[in-house]
Amino acid sequence: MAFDIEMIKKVYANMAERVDKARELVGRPLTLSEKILYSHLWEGNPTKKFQRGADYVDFAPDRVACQDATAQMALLQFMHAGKAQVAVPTTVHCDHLIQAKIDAKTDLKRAKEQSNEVFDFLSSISNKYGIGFWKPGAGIIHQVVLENYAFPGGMMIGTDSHTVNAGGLGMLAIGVGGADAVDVMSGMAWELKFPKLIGVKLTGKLSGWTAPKDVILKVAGILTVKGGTGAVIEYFGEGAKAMSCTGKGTICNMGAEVGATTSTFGYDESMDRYLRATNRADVADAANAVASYLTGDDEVYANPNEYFDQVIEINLSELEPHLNGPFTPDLATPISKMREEALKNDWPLQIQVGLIGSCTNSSYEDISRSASLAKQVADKNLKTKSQFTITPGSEVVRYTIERDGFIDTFNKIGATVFANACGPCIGMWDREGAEKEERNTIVHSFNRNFSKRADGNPNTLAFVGSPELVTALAIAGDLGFNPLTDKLINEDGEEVMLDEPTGNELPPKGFDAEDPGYQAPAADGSKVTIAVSDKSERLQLLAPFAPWNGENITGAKLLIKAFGKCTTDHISMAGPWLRFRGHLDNISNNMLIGAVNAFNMKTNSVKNQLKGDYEAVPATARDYKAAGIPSIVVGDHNYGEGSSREHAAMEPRFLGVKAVLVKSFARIHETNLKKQGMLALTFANEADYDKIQENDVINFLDLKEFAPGKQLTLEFVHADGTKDIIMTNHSYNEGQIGWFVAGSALNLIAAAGAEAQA
Ligand code: MIC
Ligand code: SF4
Repeated sequence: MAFDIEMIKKVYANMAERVDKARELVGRPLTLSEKILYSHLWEGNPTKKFQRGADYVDFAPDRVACQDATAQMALLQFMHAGKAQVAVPTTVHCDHLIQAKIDAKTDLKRAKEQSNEVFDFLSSISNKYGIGFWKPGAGIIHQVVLENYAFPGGMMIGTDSHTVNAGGLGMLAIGVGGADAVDVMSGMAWELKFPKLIGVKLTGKLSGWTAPKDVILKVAGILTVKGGTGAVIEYFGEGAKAMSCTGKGTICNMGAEVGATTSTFGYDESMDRYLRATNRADVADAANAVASYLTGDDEVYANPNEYFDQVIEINLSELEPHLNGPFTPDLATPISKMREEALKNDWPLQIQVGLIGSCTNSSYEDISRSASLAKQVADKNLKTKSQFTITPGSEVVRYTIERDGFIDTFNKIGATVFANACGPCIGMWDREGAEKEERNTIVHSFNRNFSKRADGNPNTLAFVGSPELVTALAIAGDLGFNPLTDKLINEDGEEVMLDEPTGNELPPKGFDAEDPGYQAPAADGSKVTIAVSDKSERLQLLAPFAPWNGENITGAKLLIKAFGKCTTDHISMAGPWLRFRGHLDNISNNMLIGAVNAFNMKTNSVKNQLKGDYEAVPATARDYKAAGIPSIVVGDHNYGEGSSREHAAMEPRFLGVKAVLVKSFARIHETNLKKQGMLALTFANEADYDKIQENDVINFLDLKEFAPGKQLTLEFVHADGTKDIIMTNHSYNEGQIGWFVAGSALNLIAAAGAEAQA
């Protein structure tokens, strides 16, 4: 039986009435995305039509998921909400804090020793508040959610940008910061700007070397890392129906890399099969009873241009395998062009390591197809040229693929099997020799490939591909190898070709596991105590941020003008810093250390205007804070791209930064800044970015008139006494201005909680 089946049945019981009402209000057939949005309004039945890309709307998501690295801050905030239990089904998953070094068993044991304090905290706080807890080793959040919790037509939020993975099961699953999760866990509405809709029509059928991953690699090439901002991507067409449910999950997962709010697919037989294979026949039966409400209306898919804001068409029969990278997930190269591109750009052709698995690509289908290639190594007397690693997405997947002999097959090509955790995907890869910072190439089936992300080495060029392609490339050891056309020389000196990968969508003998790693919460958690030692370097209770004093911010210093790509990995790096995710003061020492200073093109070296020296960004910010001087961060386009980690907003807030002024924001980061009581502003005129100088002092001129839709005026006073007046835009509504005034959104929840208790 599925978890929370009663909740799911309730969602389905309301579906028809709400969707029919929405269709009437909107006055035309509906996309799946609209059906899910309109059936999850906070107010219940829809009463009006919303303007896409403009209206802020209150929603009521069905569930919440948190992973260990973000759950700490989310739950530290939830402690202030004054609630006895979470208001909707919620889970916590221990996956990010597990380092990959030797093998699954050794690494898991070490992680439990090293992060014991944090796992204990998460386990007991979950127990207290009625949260389902998935222990270290159980798997990666998104794979565990797909296997256990995702359901067609549902809406969920998760404190991780790849929460969107659950779109593979026809959900609208959205990545958020912890403060958003606190809203929903506290029984409040969750606000989102009604998204725009991008339709992707998939014609033809995947075959041979092409995999679902190639669809999203291609889409990323078309949309780029910011092309999906503010939009839901809805996939449909015969090609979508013919694809496995887990393949759909891969496509939705990596939709985070184009900035999309989320991605989804209409309910179909592949989802029915997956639900039944994962012991949820009850969900499949319930979904079948309302099936027409769980996909877009026929008219929409027949004439998509009339219903979506943008339509992309991809013919799967003609789609080539792709590799995306290095350093950005949208640099898409079809495999037939890779050698040429690599030579042109001087990318090292020799592949050091091929890594498969992660939350994005570790389905039974992925693993069985990759294993069919690994098997050919012995059959054709080849030798694997690169190192090879596998990161299973969950214990259920790991147990099943071991039982079915795939791990054995991989072991025969010298593979290392890492723990069922994020490991190498999030800088938790203790890669031998990485500290030498040698220029080298790796290929992986993960989703992100920003600089330093996997092993901390800025000179590692990471290319993203399907697990099948990654396996073939690891066997060949050559980035330019095209398995569709190229031959390999085997140990007998003969030319051989790899046969196309083959596999099974689902395990013929079913999924299994001895212990999936779940811990149910106590029925009554009121007696459970949560201890956080004040000597801990890993956990720190939160003190509320101060409310706005009602005055213009004046005399602020420019902390950094960031140049070019500034992702959340640049603002609050992961890897070694993950250990401080529950300790705001300690983690603030990584603030913006990866951002490039536009004035000297160096990282972590900014002018300390009090001393005149170049110093580390966090140290400079601490100096300004100690002197009571506010500061400001300036940035480029898509600032805060990538992760949902709210640390990227809380750290500057904690270190006295008042405003972040950029050309454009990534959605989650912009919301995170607002929630933490910061000013998230964009240049009204992008070219004004160039006017900002290193020694600038900044004055707000009209903050007292802060209002929705009204620009804010900033005065930049340069060292020579001249001034530039810069107009800035913002997207704050009335309620969000309230967060700024109160000091943070949490301050408002805490005040309401205290009032209710009094
Ligand atoms: C990621 O893939 O970047 C992460 C690590 O899963 C993050 C969450 C985090 O920073 O903890 C994400 O995608 O949101
Ligand atoms: Fe973990 Fe990587 Fe997936 Fe993020 S993308 S949840 S780090 S496996």
